[in-house]
Amino acid sequence: MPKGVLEQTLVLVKPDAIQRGLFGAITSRFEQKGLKLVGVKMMALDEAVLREHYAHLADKPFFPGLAKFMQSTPVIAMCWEGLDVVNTVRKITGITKGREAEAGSIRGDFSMSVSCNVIHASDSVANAAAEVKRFFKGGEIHGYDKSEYVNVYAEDELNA
Ligand code: IDP
Ligand code: MG
Repeated sequence: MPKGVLEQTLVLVKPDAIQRGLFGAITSRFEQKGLKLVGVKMMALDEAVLREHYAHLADKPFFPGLAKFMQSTPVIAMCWEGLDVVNTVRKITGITKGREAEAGSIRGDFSMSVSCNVIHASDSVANAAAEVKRFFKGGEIHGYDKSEYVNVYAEDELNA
């Protein structure tokens, strides 16, 4: 069996999900999958952090609207941990355009929009590491034993 790599990834619960009361439903998806929550906090995003976080979109005509949307309520930032978790969380998230996202994915089940697509999820291992640092201070990421892990992974995966 190929060994997995223990990774952390960033999820932001976006203002549309906060307004629609979807935080619990979204969080359940990650919990049910067997992922480990190692950081969570509610925070208001300022212009500077949004410019950094969406640097790849800063020149797009929709950027001002996106920034306004992302500041319309606080967001909830979460850091999830698991084997190969960056890729796993992207799959659970679904593609950007909610109304075309696969049924069963979070965006596929909860979103009809391109911009109001309920969550952000890191798209690569390198970006995940940078994004976790961007949204969490060192002391806000927690290490603990998750007893359930013996039923989530095989023994050889856990010891990889
Ligand atoms: P991703 O969230 O699926 O990784 P990105 O291309 O990185 O997609 O875009 C980041 C966010 O910017 C999207 O989740 C969405 O909220 C917003 N966005 C992306 N493309 C558009 C667009 O064409 N119009 C409006 N908003 C967009
Ligand atoms: Mg992205």
